[in-house]
Amino acid sequence: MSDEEEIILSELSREELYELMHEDLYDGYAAEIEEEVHEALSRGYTPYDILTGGLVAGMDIVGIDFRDGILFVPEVLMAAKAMKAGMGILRPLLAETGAPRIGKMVIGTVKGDIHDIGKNLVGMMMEGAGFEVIDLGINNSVDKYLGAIKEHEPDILGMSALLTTTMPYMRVVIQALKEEGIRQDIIVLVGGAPLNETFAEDIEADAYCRDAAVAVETAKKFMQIRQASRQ
Ligand code: B1M
Repeated sequence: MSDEEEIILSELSREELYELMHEDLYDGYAAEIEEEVHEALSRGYTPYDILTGGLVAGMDIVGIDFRDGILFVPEVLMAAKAMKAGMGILRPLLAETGAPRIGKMVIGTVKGDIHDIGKNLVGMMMEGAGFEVIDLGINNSVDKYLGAIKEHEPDILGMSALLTTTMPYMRVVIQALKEEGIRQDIIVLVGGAPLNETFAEDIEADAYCRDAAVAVETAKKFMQIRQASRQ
């Protein structure tokens, strides 16, 4: 938002408000993003609509300009900070379903990779859908994953990778699960922009999840199969 123009948020249409969010995300204005998220909530827009229409769509634009060399790491970090500020407001609202816990998931970004926005989004959506989520953060080694699985005994392991150089590490983790004799005890879901279904199949994950909504649907589907097989 430029200093010269006085923007009155309440006068903006939904499209204008979301467009402003895209611009402020691009400029890394965390405080403005927070105000805009509050404005959108006060109008009764759902947290999911604000997340996808305002924040995720804005981050897509950042991604394109980062790829094309228009934005650089410091600017993208500022945008990521602004995105997190907005997500911080939405997180408790997305989780506020009051639904009984339907399963447990350990999730983390793989070793060598510090991207966590998508992973955080998946965690938030899973919590919102009634899963208990243990978030291991970024840069997770095999030992970190194995330790968390032994400690928390989750139904699902979720792994995220955003780099073509780090996605092969998922295979290393799955191999370790096999060596430990626990592969069949856990549902392995993987995601991240450079992955696809073929890759997931190749590394013997249970499924590739294109986005957070697909992750929730896939997790629910696998939990149903697991519960049915136990009856
Ligand atoms: Co990075 N980066 N980055 N970056 N970054 C990408 C990934 C890149 C595609 C940009 C580009 O060139 N177009 C490119 C990767 C190229 C490649 O490997 N093919 C890239 C690069 C090269 C790099 C560095 C190497 C840059 C450098 O230093 N020269 C460096 C690497 C650092 C490292 O990890 N070791 C780097 C650094 C950074 C920042 C630190 C500046 C910052 C990260 C901040 C943070 O995450 N806290 C950053 C960002 C923000 C991006 C982009 C712009 C945006 C990623 C993002 O947050 N997207 C990204 C470009 C892009 O993807 N368009 C880029 C929004 C998010 C909601 O989507 O993460 O895809 P996404 O998550 C989705 C789905 O993929 C899926 O659901 C999510 C929600 O719908 N999903 C899962 C993700 N994880 C899942 C796990 C699941 C299920 C679904 O488990 C079940």
